[in-house]
Amino acid sequence: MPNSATPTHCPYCALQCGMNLTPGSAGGVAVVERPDFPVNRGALCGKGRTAPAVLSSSVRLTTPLVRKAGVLEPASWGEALDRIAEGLTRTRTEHGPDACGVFGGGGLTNEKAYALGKFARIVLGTSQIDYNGRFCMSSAAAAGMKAFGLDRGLPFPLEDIPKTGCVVLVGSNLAETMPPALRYLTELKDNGGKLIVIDPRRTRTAEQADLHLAPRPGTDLALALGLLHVIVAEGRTDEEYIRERTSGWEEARAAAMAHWPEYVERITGVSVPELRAAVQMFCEPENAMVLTARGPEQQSKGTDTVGAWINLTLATGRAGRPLSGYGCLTGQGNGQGGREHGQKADQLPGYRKLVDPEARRHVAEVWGVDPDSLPGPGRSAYELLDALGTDIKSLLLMGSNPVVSAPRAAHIEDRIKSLDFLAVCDVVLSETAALADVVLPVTQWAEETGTTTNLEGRVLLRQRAITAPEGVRSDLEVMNELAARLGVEKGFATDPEEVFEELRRASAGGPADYSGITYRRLAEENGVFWPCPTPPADSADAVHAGTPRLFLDRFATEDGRARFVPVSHRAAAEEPDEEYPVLLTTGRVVAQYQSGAQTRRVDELNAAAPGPFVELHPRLAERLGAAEGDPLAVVSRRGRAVAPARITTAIRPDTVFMPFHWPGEGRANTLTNPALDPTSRMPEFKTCAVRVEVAGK
Ligand SMILES: Nc1nc2c(c(=O)[nH]1)N[C@H]1C(S)=C(S)[C@@H](COP(=O)(O)OP(=O)(O)OC[C@H]3O[C@@H](n4cnc5c(=O)[nH]c(N)nc54)[C@H](O)[C@@H]3O)O[C@H]1N2
Ligand SMILES: Nc1nc2c(c(=O)[nH]1)N[C@H]1C(S)=C(S)[C@@H](COP(=O)(O)OP(=O)(O)OC[C@H]3O[C@@H](n4cnc5c(=O)[nH]c(N)nc54)[C@H](O)[C@@H]3O)O[C@H]1N2
Ligand code: SF4
Ligand SMILES: [Mo]
Repeated sequence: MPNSATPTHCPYCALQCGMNLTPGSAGGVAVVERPDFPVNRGALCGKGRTAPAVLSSSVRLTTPLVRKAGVLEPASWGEALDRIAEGLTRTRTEHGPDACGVFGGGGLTNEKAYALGKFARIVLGTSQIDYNGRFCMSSAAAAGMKAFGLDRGLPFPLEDIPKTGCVVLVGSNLAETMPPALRYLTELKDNGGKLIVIDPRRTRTAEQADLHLAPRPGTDLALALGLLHVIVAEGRTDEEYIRERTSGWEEARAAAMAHWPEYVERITGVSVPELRAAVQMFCEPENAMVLTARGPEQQSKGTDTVGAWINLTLATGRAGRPLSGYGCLTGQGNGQGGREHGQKADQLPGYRKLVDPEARRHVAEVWGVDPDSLPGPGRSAYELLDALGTDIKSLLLMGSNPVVSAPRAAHIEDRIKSLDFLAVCDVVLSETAALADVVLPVTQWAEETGTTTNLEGRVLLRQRAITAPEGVRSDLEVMNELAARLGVEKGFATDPEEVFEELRRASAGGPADYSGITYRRLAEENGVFWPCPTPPADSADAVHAGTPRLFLDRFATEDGRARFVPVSHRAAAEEPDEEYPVLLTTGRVVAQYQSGAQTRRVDELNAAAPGPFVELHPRLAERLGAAEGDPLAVVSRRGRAVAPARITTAIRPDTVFMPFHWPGEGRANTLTNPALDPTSRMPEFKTCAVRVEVAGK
């Protein structure tokens, strides 16, 4: 433990707040402010502030566990690793390599995500790898690729937000999901800019808005088309920009013109005057931004929905211009980098496509294998989990807790239980780890070095501040040991910097080019924005400065133009009916993180958010005869969950909301619908039909 403070970043969300770690009590660490990091300037939310509690938690795993006679028992590392190698080998011999599955996470560092993708493809030889990021921002990623030819969460740094004229925040509850980032919206308003928030609930974020539109869940696509209709009808398009920088306008325009404001009002519940007010606020200033998060994205039409919002920025000449444009607020700590370096089913490092022969050749050369030996694309996350026990017999899981977080979770739990063999690497015995045949205890953020890429595309260095407890090893060490047992002695370094050096070479020339980035630069420069290629030998610059702002000269498409997508509204996969008359939507609360595996171990956070609840409007409560705190049964076609009523006028009367952070009786995902977006394969977490009743009545 060094005496001075170690600068590093929070283990949780995509803001990746900077923090300093100093020696704390009992050999642990204490979090202190790090004002020099520009993104959060020292501010942290309660989760970041209390993150050291998970390092020293009494329920932290410090020894491998192996299932014997049905019970998980402590075991040596040698025995546990041998069991995993045996389990995977047996599956491969009996059923072929594609019967081995790998599931990763957007919280894993770039080095781990890279190594996991490589492990799946060259050690196991399987195509069956995907990760929880598919549940996160995959629809925005798909829409960004279609429109701009490149997917990076925000194409500009957060510091640009206060300088624009209007921000439309679609389905983001930033005040709870990235509290220190709320500052950018407050500064925007202080500068005279306007904030429009689109959310079926009047959230803490919506309370900050100049205009809050509360559509029915699942109708953002119609809303965006209605706004475009008004923009065209009022002659507010930027024809010169459309001519010079875009393609496909005529089809997109025609599709929007079929969405009359009165028709859109009927679908969304947002009135025509509200639509006109939003258009006025958005079009009046010279610059404006649209930012989406999970609200419009986690829908079975999420890709088209984000496409419709991007169309708005193109029709008004805002994308690829300073202080303007479209961005997606990614979610997990490494939600951005985790989708660039190969743990995704269709992808190779550097955001390369697995089906591209040139990409295969380049990466195979870095890996020292024959390009033809690389498998093709595999299944998406939900489809992979759904195939467990049938096509996929063994699973290696790192960085996710699908028993709590996957849609239709009771079914997924059954699929996991039907596996021949499950190995989980985690820091605690998560609900999914509790079902494993082998559990490996791994190091946490403050005990290991690695890089993450935040929502701005800024690559950051997390530095080790303390030594891990005895008995714990890093994910990289696990992959190294397993690879050796499965016959691959080389190519799985345990030193994160060595892995990063290889990642640099693998990403070189790809869309997400990290080749000009080094650990040293990251430590000295407070992060570097990708793409950051290596300058050519004859260049005057020794290093590339990185790319904070994208698309200012041209988009990343072949002709340099942004592409409009012609989209039309369609209904959610499941609409309310007589039997299931209410809409359920799901999301987060400020004090818990994701499946809660980490934050449910922290007393202060549990005190703030002790358990699940069902948020509902007083009118619906009255109809049900429910009082505050009454246990409510919420029933969908997939199952039944029970949680106490929380009555508030902040939600639409036709909708109930549940956070998804808890397992057991109140698990929101028992109810959710796994209907998938056809392009991104994102499940419809944000809307399904339910029946609500007072439990026991
Ligand atoms: N405290 C906390 N912070 C987190 C996380 C966490 O678990 N806890 N997770 C991190 C991760 S991985 C992510 S992805 C981000 C997510 O960050 P957000 O996207 O901000 O979080 P959510 O609560 O899932 O959804 C945001 C809002 O969408 C609204 N919504 C629901 N249905 C619809 C709809 O149909 N349309 C629209 N427009 N809005 C709708 C919800 O009411 C909710 O207020 O947060 C990150 N930060
Ligand atoms: N109903 C509903 N469901 C949702 C959502 C929603 O809005 N509504 N949102 C979805 C979204 S956006 C997301 S991102 C997912 C997230 O849901 P999950 O994928 O379940 O994410 P986490 O709870 O963060 O799980 C991470 C697990 O990995 C462990 N872990 C943390 N760091 C490491 C590490 O470095 N190595 C290893 N080996 N393990 C580690 C943690 O202890 C934890 O058990 O949930 C999705 N599910
Ligand atoms: S906002 Fe996100 S990154 Fe910042 S302290 Fe909270 S959880 Fe950590
Ligand atoms: Mo996420």
